[in-house]
Amino acid sequence: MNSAYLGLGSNLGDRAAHLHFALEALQPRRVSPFYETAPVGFLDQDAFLNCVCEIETALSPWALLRELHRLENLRERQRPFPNAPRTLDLDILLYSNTVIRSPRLTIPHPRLAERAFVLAPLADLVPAYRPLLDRLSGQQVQRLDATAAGPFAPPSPR
Ligand code: PH2
Ligand code: MG
Ligand code: MG
Repeated sequence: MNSAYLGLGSNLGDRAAHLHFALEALQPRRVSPFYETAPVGFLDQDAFLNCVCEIETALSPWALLRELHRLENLRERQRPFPNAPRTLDLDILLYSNTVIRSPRLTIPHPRLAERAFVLAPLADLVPAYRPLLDRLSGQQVQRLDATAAGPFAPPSPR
């Protein structure tokens, strides 16, 4: 078995329902709180819900990638252009100590260290990532109440 960290994101439709669907399917060992995050990259779109989960998997990185695409497609993910609004985005952030550099799959995730919407929930699960997060500024991420996680959930005390 291998452990992997996955980034989950949604900014289209019932965001919390899309994330819960993925978590139900993935049966993770641990899940971060949900975060409400401002879009990064393509800015003219709605805010995201993001979280990170830790899974234990017998799948290879390539088989895991295929499975994540399958789950995205079950939520009718469309890909009209890069960084378009999406019902469900599932990214492999880390896979054990594996390093892969190929056109279709890069592990660790190539933009991991630049993105507060990934690093904040990842640092909740793996505190060693906190210093990378502290180097970023200006990216809006707000931790939500883990149980109520939804657009109107109040922020939890830090
Ligand atoms: N995903 C992207 C690009 N920008 N911004 C936020 N806040 N959350 C995301 O999940 C996200 C993004 C590409 O996958
Ligand atoms: Mg992504
Ligand atoms: Mg993706």
